Amino acid sequence: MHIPVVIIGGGPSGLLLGQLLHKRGIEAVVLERKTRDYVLSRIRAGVLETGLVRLMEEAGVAERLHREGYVHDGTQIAANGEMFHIDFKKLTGTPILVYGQTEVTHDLYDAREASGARTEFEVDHVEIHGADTDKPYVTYRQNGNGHRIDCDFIAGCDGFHGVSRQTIPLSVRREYEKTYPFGWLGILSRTPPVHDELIYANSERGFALCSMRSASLSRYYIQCALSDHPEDWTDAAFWDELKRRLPADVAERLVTGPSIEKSIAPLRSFVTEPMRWGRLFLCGDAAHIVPPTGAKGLNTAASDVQYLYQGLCQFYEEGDSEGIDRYSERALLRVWKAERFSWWFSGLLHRYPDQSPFDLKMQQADIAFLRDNEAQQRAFAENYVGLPY
Ligand code: FAS
Ligand code: PHB
Repeated sequence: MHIPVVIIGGGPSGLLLGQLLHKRGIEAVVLERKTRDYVLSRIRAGVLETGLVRLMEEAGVAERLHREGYVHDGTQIAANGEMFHIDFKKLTGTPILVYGQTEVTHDLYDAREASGARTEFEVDHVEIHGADTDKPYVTYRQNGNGHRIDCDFIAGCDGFHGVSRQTIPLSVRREYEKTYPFGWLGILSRTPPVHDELIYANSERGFALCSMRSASLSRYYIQCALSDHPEDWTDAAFWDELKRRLPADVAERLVTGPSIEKSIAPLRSFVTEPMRWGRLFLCGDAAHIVPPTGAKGLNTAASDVQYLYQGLCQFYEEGDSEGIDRYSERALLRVWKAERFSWWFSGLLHRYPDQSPFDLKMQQADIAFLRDNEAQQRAFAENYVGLPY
């Protein structure tokens, strides 16, 4: 069997690419290791850049995100017991949308099913063959049966632990990595958000983030030790620690309640170059990872998808390979800027075990400069709302 594009991975990258291609009449199959319900059980990103919203509109799946998403014109930064606002709308004219990645993925799965496009769930032993030839193919097993799909292109949208990146020979791949000496302990609770905007907090006890999913569903994070496990933290201990990291007036307003999800995510900066090898193209977490501080993971996956989608349309509709030939170069230009912002913002807000008193003074001066300087706030806002594609 021959299908033009095989997409490995049914997370947001793979589904968004699949939906965009489908709308342009370019057939693609999605191969997903897990079940749909398992994929939808993951609680991850919460902030959408306008670029991703526009892509969802182009894919014809933006109706619910516009109905249920929260448009935010800015964010709050808390430090030393006080809070200041960064006004995205005033500084950039662009808002962000608060809408969970889980909902984005749900909307994309619903659209894919409605379109009749093919998705194979619970596949394993996925292998990519001949990516460096003009006749690539993918093999996989499902329900104990072996399958082969011949194709023109393979989109590796299978995340950090997928098979796609590993298919690129080490002699070709260059990897860049920074790990952080802490993680994020996140909880979801059926409680009203503590503020109408996100609050990013730097405190002497460590980082905290107050986010949300709806008027009755809140998402909170605190920086935690890498040796921590979610079961080490009772709900009471989490709420107590979160309150200690927020300005007193905010802590007083915090409505607590039972956690309905509790997990720890390690933080990592990672990029693999190139993001293309022959007929194989890496998208999203398969190619790069950022610490979630700047909310760039899902949003940078979106710009990858845009570049690859444009390139594939150019190839199939005009016979021009310029877009796919320049995919890696174009995607990496924006990836590295997202890496930089995520790394910088993480450095601004987290407490590092090896921070010297001088380092702490520099961090405090950085926060004060962001508080007091409009040019610095504009630079922050332009990165946070999303740099141009
Ligand atoms: P994904 O990892 O989402 O999807 C890859 C898919 O491929 C998965 O469904 C997987 O099952 C499948 N797969 C893997 N190997 C396969 C194989 N061999 N064959 C077939 N299928 C295979 N970003 C933010 O912006 N804010 C956050 O707060 C945030 N929190 C995060 C928390 C965690 C624990 C993690 C891991 C990531 C978080 N991220 C966050 C980043 C996250 O949102 C990613 O950027 C986003 O999921 C990227 O989407 P994909 O590239 O589709 O990768
Ligand atoms: C979230 O709501 O999960 C979220 C929001 C902003 C971030 C990270 C996570 O920077």
